[in-house]
Amino acid sequence: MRQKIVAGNWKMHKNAEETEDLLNELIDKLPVDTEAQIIVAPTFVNLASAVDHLEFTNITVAAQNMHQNESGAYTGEVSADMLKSIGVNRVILGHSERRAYFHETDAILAQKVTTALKHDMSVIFCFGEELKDRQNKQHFNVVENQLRDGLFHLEAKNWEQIILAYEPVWAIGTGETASPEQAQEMHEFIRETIRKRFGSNVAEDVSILYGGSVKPDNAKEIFSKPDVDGGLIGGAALKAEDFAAIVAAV
Ligand code: G2H
Repeated sequence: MRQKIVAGNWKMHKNAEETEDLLNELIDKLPVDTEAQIIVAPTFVNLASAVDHLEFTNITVAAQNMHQNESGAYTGEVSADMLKSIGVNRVILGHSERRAYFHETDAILAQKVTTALKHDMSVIFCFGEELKDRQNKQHFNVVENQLRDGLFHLEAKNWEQIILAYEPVWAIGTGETASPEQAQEMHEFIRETIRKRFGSNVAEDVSILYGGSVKPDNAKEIFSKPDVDGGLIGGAALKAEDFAAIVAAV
């Protein structure tokens, strides 16, 4: 069954005290009667406290990244087993900032997805074209290749644990948003691409989130599109009122 989901990607924001404050505000302000699954992704160092803090709520916690290997000499990295050991069962993979600044390729991401699934984690898999791709009318090709190279090695049964997040790079943190029509056009294409490879059941059931400058004033229109199942929210996830308004827009 396809789920509505709103996930907050906190990126490199909020220290321990600020994390606790924002979580308290979210517990206060988020609508309790929402049909949406709500996910927050604080930084690694605050994940354990976030899991504790949110134990009796309807908010779940995701990591923003993890390493593809089980363990080893990878200074500064965090493994799936480490995340699971503190109660984190979800991970965001393939965010464009990881791809651009930390050189994560589709091949590395495919390995990360496999590792996450092996540990029974669910994955929010991010992808999306750059501005030049759209200007050159290559955006559908780029997205298709990212899906193929990152996810086509999976089996249909794995898709229960996959959430897709289409994030056009030109709309991330820029204040530019894809129009609801642009989002719908791409989400429909993504669902069709998944249908061709994995069949109708997988395509109909997978949640496809939109990400890129979603705000309280544009969320409702974007979420109203039939192939948009919610959002991955950056800047607006850092203010409880804004995040609550976006959840309420689902
Ligand atoms: C895209 C998004 C969250 P923002 O990166 O993943 O951030 O909403 O700030 O554009």
